[in-house]
Parts: sequence; C-alpha cells; structure tokens
Amino acid sequence: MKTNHNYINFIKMHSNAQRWMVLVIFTALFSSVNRCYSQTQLRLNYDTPASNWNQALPLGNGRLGLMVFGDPASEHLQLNEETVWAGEPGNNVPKNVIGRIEEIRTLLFQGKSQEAQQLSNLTFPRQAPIDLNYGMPYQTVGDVVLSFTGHNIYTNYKRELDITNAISRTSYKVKGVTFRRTVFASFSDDVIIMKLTADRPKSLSFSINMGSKYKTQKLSVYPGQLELTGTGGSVDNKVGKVAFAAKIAPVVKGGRISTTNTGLIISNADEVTIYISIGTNFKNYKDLSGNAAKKANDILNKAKTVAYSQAVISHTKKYKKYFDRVSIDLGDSPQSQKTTDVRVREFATSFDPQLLSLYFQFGRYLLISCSQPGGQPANLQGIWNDSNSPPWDSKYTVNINTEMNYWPAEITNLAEMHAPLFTMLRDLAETGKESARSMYGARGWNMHHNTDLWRITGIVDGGFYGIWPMGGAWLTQHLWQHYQFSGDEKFLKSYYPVLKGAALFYLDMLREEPTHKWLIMAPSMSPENTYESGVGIAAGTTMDNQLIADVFNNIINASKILKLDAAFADSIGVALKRMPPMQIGQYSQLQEWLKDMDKPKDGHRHISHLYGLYPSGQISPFRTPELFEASRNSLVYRGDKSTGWSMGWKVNWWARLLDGNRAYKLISDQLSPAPTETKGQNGGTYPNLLDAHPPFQIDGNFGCTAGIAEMLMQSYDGNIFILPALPDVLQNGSVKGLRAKGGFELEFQWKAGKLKRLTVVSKVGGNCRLRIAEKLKLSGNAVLKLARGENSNRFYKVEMTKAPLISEKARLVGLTIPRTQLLDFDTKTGGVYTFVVDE
Ligand code: FUC
Repeated sequence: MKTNHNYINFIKMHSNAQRWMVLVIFTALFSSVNRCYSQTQLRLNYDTPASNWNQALPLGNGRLGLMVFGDPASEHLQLNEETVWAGEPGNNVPKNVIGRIEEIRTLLFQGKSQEAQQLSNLTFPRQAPIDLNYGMPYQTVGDVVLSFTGHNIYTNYKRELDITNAISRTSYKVKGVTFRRTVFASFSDDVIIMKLTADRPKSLSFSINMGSKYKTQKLSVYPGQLELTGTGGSVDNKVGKVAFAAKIAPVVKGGRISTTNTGLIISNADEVTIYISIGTNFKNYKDLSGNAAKKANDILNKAKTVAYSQAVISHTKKYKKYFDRVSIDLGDSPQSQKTTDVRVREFATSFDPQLLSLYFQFGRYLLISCSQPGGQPANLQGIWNDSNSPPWDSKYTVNINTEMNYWPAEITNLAEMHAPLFTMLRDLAETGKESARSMYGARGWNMHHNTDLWRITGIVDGGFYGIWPMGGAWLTQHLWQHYQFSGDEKFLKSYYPVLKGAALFYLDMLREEPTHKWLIMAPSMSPENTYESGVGIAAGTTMDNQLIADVFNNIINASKILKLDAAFADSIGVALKRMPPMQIGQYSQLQEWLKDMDKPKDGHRHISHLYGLYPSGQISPFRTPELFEASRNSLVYRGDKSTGWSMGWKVNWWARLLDGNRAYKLISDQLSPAPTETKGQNGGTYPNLLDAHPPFQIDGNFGCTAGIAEMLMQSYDGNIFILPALPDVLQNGSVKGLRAKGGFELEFQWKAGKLKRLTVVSKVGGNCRLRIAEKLKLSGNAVLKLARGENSNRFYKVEMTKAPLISEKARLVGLTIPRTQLLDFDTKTGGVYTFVVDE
C-alpha cells in the first residue's frame, strides 16, 4: 500500500499538530474506501507461538482461566481457578486503634500533618504485624505441557483468539501434516476443552504432563487421567487452607493412552479431546468445607458425556448471549490484515480504527470471561495469573482498580457480569462492620483500599497507603449505577442495607473542621498521593467529599423510592448540606485537598479528585462550567503518559471533557507497546492486548473499553448525549447495543462526524431526553419536543453540585462548549424508536 507508506513516512517527519491534520485527511480518504477491506473478524492473530506469558492468549469462563501459548513442540496451558488464594477465612482488623485514630485526626485539625503521618505510620506499620495480615495473594493452579517429538520444525503457523466465539485456535504443518488445536473454557460445561486433530490418521503422538509451584502439591497418575492436588499458600498470620484438585483426562479416537510415573502418553491417535476440570473446597468466604476432588470429578464426568460438537455449540451460545449484544464499526484499513502484535507496534503511526473496535470488544470479552454471576469479581489480573505471589497480590485494590474493572459493565451491556461485585459487596457489608466498629467506633460498615477472597476490610500496606476508609463509598456507587441503568427496584431493595450501612458509617465519621466548620472525613487521603514529602494523610480531601456526597444522595434517593427510613434520610440531608463545596485553586485547578496545596508539576498517576468528573457525574460542562474548566486544567497539569489504568481513566475524563481528539491520543498512548520492564509507570499494551501497568494489570483494558463507549455516548447528566466526544479520525462508524441509564439501548450511525440514524429501544419506558448537535433535524416514529426543565425520567435525576469556592488567583477563561439541543420523547416499555437525520 503505497499511500500507507507515504502516510507513515509523513507522520514520522512531522509535528503532532501536522500529524493530526494528516490523520484527519487520511481518515476521510479511507472512509470512502472502507468497505474495500472485508470487515475483519474479531480476532487476535499471530504467526509465531507465544514465547512468554504476555504473548499467550487468555481464555476463561468466569471461574476457570487459562493462558494458551500455542507452541507446536511444547504446548503450554497455564491454569487458574478463581478461588485459589492463599490463606483462610478471617478479617485483618487491627485492635486498640480508636484512640490513635482520634489523635491523628486532632493533629490534622491542628495542621500538624507531618506528626499525623508519623503517628499513622507508627500505628500501622508498612509490613503486616505478626498477628495480622495485609491480604492474601491470588495464586496459580499449575501448568499443563503437551510435548510433541519432532514438532520443532514447522511451517504455515497460525495462532488466534476468536473473541466472537471465545475460542483459541492454533495450526501448523509438520512433514506435510496439518495439525490443529482448538481450546475453550466452556461456559456451559465448566471445564476446559482442547481438541487436537491432524489431517492424516494416526498422526497424534505426544505426552501430557502437569505441574505446579506449590510446596504442598501432589501429582497422581491414573489410567487415562492425571490429577494435581495442592493447597494455597500460608502468608502472614494465615495458614493456607484452600484445597484444589485439577484433573486432566484425554479422550482419544484411534491410537492409545498409556501412563508413565509422571504423565500420560498418547500414541498414534487420529483425534484427541482433552478435558481439564478444577475443583476447590471453597464454598464462600467463611466456609471451606467443600470437596475439591469430588467437585472436579463430578464436573469432569458430566462434561465427558457431552459430544464435542455439542459442547462447542452450547459454549458459544452461552457466551454470545452476552457478547453479541454490542457491535461496533469504527472503520477499517489495510492494517487489520496484519498480525495483532504488529498492529499494536504500529498503532501510533498508522490508521487502524479496526484495532480500536477489536480492543473495545476484547475488553468486553475479558469481562465476560472473568466475571460470571455466582463467581468472584475480577481481581487485578481478572483471573489470569501464573504466580503464587503476583504483583500487589492480584487482590482487589478498591481505590480505583476494582471499580475500573466494572466501568464497562453497564454501558457496554454486560450488566450480568457486574453481579460478582455486588455479591462481594454484600459480604463486605458484613465483614466491614468489624472495622467500622473496632477501628472507628462507628455504625455501619467500611473497608480500606484493599480486599481479597476473605473480604478483609482492615488496613493494608500500613499507615500511608492504607489510611483510606473510603472503599465502601466508592464500591457502593456500582449498586446505584446498576439500579439506574436497569431500573430494577427489587435489586435496589435487596441491596438497600448495603447502601444504608455505608451511609451510616460516614454519618458517624464526619467531624466539624476548625476553619470553615464544614463536616469532613478524617483521617483519610487522596489515594496514594502526597502534598508534602512522604505525607498523604489528610482531612476532607476533595475525593472524599465527592464520594460521601454520592453515598448520601444515593441513600436519600433510595429511601424515597423504597419508602423507607424517612427520618434517617433527613438526618443524612442535614449532614450533606454542611459538607464542603469543591474548590478551584490558585492555578485554576480543581483542588485535590481542602487547602490549596496542589502542585502544577505533580504528575501522579492517581487524579482522585477528578472522580467527580468521571465516574461520578458531579461535574458537567453544562451545569458546572467552572468546575469543568478547573478539572480540565488539573488533567492537563498531570500529563498523559502513565500507568495503563491511569491512561484508561484519562480516556474517560477526556471523553467527559468533550475532547474526542485528546481521548483518542490517550488511547494511542495506551495502545503503544508495553515496555520490557516489569515495573514502573510507563504503561502500554502487551502483544496479547492485555494492559501493562506494567506489569500486566487488567484494569487498563476495562478502563479504556469504557472510555471508548464514553466517547460515543454519555448518560450521566440528565440526558443521553449522542457522540459527545467523537475524535476527528473516527469520521464514520456505527454502534449497536450501548446502554444508557433508564434501560435504553441505543443503535446509531454517523457519517462525516455527524449523526445519521438513531434507534432507541426502551426497556422500562419513560421520557427519553436526547442531547445531539445543535443543527441536526431528526424525524422518526416518535414526536420530539424541545426539552424544558428537569428530565421527568426518574433515572435521570441530577443532584445539585454546590457552587465552587474559587481562589482569587484562579484565572478561568470560560471554555467553549459545543452547541447542542435537548429533545424529549415519550417511550413505552418495549418500544423501538427510530430516527433519521434529515439532510
Ligand atoms: C494502586 C495503584 C498502583 C497499582 C496498585 C495495584 O495502588 O496506585 O499503581 O495499580 O493499585
């Protein structure tokens, strides 16, 4: 492709601004020839085997996970099961600290921040004290290796992950014989199934071995079956008590299976189907009375009765029920003919809109594959982890990471995948009563910045990182969001006690600060950031105020909707009024702390005070223009490049700031090759499309997936904003199945950057308020009226944001906001409303 080369050379030589211009022209050229390229299937593909974990391909059914390496001579399947964690039931709440926490608060109120931090570090040491723990690591199960003599010389190699069907395939040729491997983690039969074929009879001869990294592990060889058993590790004050059993059972057509002391040998088979079944003794976070081997056996025996062809059909059917709800077309280019690793390498210097669609759908694929109803929520690595002491234990870090995992859940139409998080919240609302009571003398429940399989709620990582009693405040937003998207009042009712418990805790915790007499939270911190060297502990951070405002508004609204606890809701309302407004500081920035202490050169990865902009909806271009501008300034000060998750968050922020080009720039930063270093803050994307913090951390995938949706549609601000932040390079496209609050499902198409067609499916009825570009004229099968006043649809109720306090030194210029119109139409449950834009 001559044009393409010219284009690449051109952008290599030119500045960013010129690059953008060319990208726009190039897009326009390509959009007209888009359809010349077949709409590439949603596949990750490669022409070499994975030589390391970051090149291997993830498969999962929520509970079971595996990475497939696809080496012809030595196939490697690395196995996970979501409940294989170190340790045993039990919380990690430190004792006798109420007095200390009060002292720390007093120091903070006296302005003695260094002393407050010192006392906090002394009270909560960096390493877990002997009688406590800072959470347990998520651990690997083990590895299966299939060895094929003579398969190290091969041709015609192909390896792919087909995310429309959640199946991975490898094929290659040895001495004229084509070998194929197909693997999936079955959603219907709850086992991993691998089928091996060859196009010449009796060609399949290989050995099967299995191993694990555990101190306590045992491999048993039975006729036609291997069994690996082990026990999760012992860490800190906890003894490893999760027992697991992994069984591998091949079924051969032709040929035979024999055993050795260490494995199985398959000889001269025509076809082999391998079943892998894993069971643990985990029943729930306080009960390990299950029988791991029996569970693995029962599942295996049942799965083996299903014909392979049927197993494939029922697996894909169950998966596609979720995956197929959303389709997206952002355009195509010759880049999509290349292998995925090359496309990631070239993304920043080429025009590859299909990689965006693929990356978006890959995020949805990952969420379906690692978070299924009835199971555990996605941890820092989803379910994919080859270590017994993974980075940050692969726990649930809830000062951003776990929440980010679930940002795509509602908007990309995967609400069922949100369920494991809700179930975990129910558990935390129990275990968190202990930390609320014994650390703070408060009612309700709370947690700090981490939890794990055992639902710990105490301090983790000591008195710097750990002093953040806000985990429950943030996580419970997901309950409210789910209610707003689904309109499911039964759900709201059933989780009302969890919301109320969170509100009770903050109601008891708020204290009057000495200067303005505002009610604030202390001690806490603006996650992981400092305002003086080594000092992060703080009173009344902006994020805390925003979080508590959301917690309080949720409970006030929930109590009204459910007609419960009116007096309690009133008392919450009184406290809410006494909380601080947001503040705009001397650098025209949104203040991170109660005092104007932000440093414009601060490039910290967490920008927690922008929680109010996204995921919360307290800051809006239309309702709070000054806060909107200040948020933009804060974001500009922090810069773009950072950890994977931080860039994922920035995509969402730029989308909310209505700047599609900058959001796209952040996506390109995220879609740049991950560094080889396994630590640091230089994020990117691995060849297997998994996000690099680095190292691999799944939140960045989910954050960016949500961000792509957020560029196309937003429903947080009292209406459904169609194409709020479309990048110039994505001039033409369409999307189907995105979900807005109030149970609306949307399908729309745009051309030359303008909306062309729109279909709204209403699942729960009610007024639908659209925000679209000013000059567009829609006509369709519903009567559109210019919107006036508040949206009557109750799921679009917008809470008042207090007027900000603005520093005299701030210089706000007043940002230009795109001109739009607001249109209302009435919908009935089940109604389908289609509009076209008049030319
Ligand atoms: C938070 C972040 C880190 C990392 C860890 C798991 O502590 O600040 O960057 O993502 O979580």
